[in-house]
Amino acid sequence: MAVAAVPAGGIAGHIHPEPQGFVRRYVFSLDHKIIGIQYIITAFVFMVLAGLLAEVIRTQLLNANGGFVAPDTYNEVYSVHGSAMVWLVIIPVLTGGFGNLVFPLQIGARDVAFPWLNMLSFWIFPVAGLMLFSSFLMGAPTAGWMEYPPVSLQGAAGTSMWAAAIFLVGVSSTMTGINFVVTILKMRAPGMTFTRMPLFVWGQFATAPLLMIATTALAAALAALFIERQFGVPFFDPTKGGSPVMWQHMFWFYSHPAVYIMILPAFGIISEVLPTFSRKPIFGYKLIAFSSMAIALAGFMVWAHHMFTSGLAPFLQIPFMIITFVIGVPTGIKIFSWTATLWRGKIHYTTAMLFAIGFVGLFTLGGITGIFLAAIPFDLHVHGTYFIVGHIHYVLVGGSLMGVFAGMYYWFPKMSGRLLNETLGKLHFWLFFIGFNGTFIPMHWLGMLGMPREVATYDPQFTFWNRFESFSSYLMTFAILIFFVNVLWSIRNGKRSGPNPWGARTLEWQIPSPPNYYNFKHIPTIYGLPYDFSQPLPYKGLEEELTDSPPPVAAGAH
Ligand code: HEM
Ligand SMILES: [Cu+2]
Repeated sequence: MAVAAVPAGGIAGHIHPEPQGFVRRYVFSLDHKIIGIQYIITAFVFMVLAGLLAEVIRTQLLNANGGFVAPDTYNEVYSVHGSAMVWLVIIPVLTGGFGNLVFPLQIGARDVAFPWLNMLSFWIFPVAGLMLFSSFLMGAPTAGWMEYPPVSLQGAAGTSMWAAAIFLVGVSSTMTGINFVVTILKMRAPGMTFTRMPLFVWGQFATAPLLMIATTALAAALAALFIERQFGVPFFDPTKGGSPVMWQHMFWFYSHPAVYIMILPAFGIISEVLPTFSRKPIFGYKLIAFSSMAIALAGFMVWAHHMFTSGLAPFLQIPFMIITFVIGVPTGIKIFSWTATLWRGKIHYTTAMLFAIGFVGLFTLGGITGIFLAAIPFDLHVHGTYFIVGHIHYVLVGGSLMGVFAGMYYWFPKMSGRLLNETLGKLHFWLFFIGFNGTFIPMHWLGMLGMPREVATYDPQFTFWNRFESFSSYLMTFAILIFFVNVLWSIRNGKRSGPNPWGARTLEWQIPSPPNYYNFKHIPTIYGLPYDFSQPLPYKGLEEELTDSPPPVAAGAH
């Protein structure tokens, strides 16, 4: 019946025959769901490697005079740790991973707009990751994940490899951004107007232009660094007329928007999990949707808040401070809306929900220290100290990574047809939550007391809290180990979930788990927002999705 609702010959109507054979299905797949899972698995593999590097850092810092690895090696370890966590874990898992897996289903599409491009984007990613880690073989970068010149001009060959690897990740991100923008603009099912899109789709929609636009600035900076290192063209070397501060501008023009690439999709995940397990419509749908766009836009105007100590003219510092404060407003609006969603809800404390609630608390702490840092006088005091390390881990681990875990517990059934084990899940959550806070809270006062970041030894007066942090970090690592055990065990032995184990209302839950190759037998028509739990579902044309009937051959199929 509902075939008529699909514009004849429109892209939404195509059903391609499912490819046969392992390689076409699972290796060089064109299916957005498989590509999403490929991203997620690859990012978790890199997370294990980057996590091991983190534990090398924490083990080194057990003692004030270090001694676990040589100081040069220590520099390499934290540089690759940070680079890998940002570019090989958080960005890919949230965009290529959950983005691919979930949002095309949520807008009622059969795939993304450019499936071949999608496959290419994915396959660049593991190659770039191996390149980054291979830099250890030739002397890894030593100037941190920001690789400021002149130090990054002096390092061994691995820094050039780093630049090439991150450049490739950037190419992959840019292509993913283009793909997602076009998909969301062009391939929504009939009736899926912008203000009916699930909030996860809004999160991806706000992120995709950042992937497209900001990443090009990074690519230019990386190319320049590579060219200077390999061919001696002096972009950044001050002794030859270059400007090291120019690198900082180019780097942060990308990397401040990049912090939103790493958080907006996680905001989207949380905005799905909270209403589902509060059994209440999300509070302030439009506020959440539009504040993501506002954050994305304003994110391009604050980059120099990372450069208050770089000699920037004071009259230029002030606007950067003010606009950074202003970004706190849409961010606060979201926190308010999530809290109001919980208010008087019928809360189901599933593991996904625990991670989502944990996200709201921990991200808020990280956001507040961000506002501290936006204030120039405070920033001058703590820039380059452990306070910054505290801030970034509250937003990136307490925020982004907790969002990833919430998304894993929530959508694992959609990927695999099975639930993750809830007992192991809760153990994972609580140990992680305790270990995380123990690791990163003391960094705030250590930083204010003057402990610098990125050094292999420290003043002995800081020994107690550093040991406290290191032991807490082992607990956190153990919690993540439980998560991996849970995933591996549940893939085979988890409880079968059925199509909609959570009673959730967005489109992906109205079709089988895992969904069919072509996602929807008939493209549904959408009549309203997905979040109103007291109303019937706002969809038509889904009647046959859970039956055995074969998909119709839509007009225009080939
Ligand atoms: C209200 C929100 C936020 C504000 C006002 C804010 C503000 C700031 C400021 C002013 C700095 C520079 C500190 C310095 O180096 O002296 C900073 C650093 C940083 N922030 Fe935020 N931030 C916010 C949210 C976030 C979020 C959501 C993320 C990522 C998910 C993030 C990631 C980072 C990172 C990675 C750095 C440090 C980079 C480095 O030096 O290694 N921030 N933040
Ligand atoms: Cu920033």
